[in-house]
Amino acid sequence: MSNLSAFPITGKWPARHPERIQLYSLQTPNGVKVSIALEETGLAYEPHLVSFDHHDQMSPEFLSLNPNNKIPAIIDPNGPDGKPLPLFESGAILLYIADKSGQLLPKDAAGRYETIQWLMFQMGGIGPMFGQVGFFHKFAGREYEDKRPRDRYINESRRLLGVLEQRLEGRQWIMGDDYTIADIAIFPWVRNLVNYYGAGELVEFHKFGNVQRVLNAFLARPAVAKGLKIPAEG
Ligand SMILES: N[C@@H](CCC(=O)N[C@@H](CS)C(=O)NCC(=O)O)C(=O)O
Repeated sequence: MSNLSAFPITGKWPARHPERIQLYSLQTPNGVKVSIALEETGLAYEPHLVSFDHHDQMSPEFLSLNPNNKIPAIIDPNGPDGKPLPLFESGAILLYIADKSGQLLPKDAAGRYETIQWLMFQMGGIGPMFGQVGFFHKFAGREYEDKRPRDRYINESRRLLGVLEQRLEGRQWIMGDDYTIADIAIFPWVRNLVNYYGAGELVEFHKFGNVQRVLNAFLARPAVAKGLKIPAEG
């Protein structure tokens, strides 16, 4: 049996199945990337809810795993060389899951790097920009009289959707026939922008037919439907 007691986070979130990957997360677009990838690959894992209502991400136990106080984070008790591997940053975790499972990432070197390119496009562009739309349109920033910051992020998000739209022309997924971690990184954010942030009209989502098509195909996957609800809340 794996011993994870050296990780202080297990004091606050005890591992009932210490031989499984431990996932510390919440149902946000960054969080569900990891539960979706784990569901898709079939790797065994144990989810733990990190509640923002209780500021769990600021607890010393959580910070011992991710000093950047953000979900998602994991510990794989059976990491490289059979040793436990703690990891944060959803992009790094997706790459790790793909490598460990041998799924969701093309095997040829060029296809692998192209997938990583689109993963980074999400991590550096879509995530931060769509997230700012959330702040300025739905959360505290919507009270600001000056709409220039909101408009800046709306315009940039619309532009990024245009890049995706072009990429998806004639392709089933971001990497064509291959469903990859790039799709798993991108589409929870597109869903969030339109549904949860309610910014569909502002970004003129109706103009992005390819993005809509692939979002619908993504949401129709059983592993996606399941992963979106993990960790269970309430
Ligand atoms: N680049 C990070 C971003 C993670 C992130 O922003 N997580 C948000 C939820 S989607 C969070 O934990 N926020 C809590 C906080 O900032 O206190 C990743 O992709 O893992």
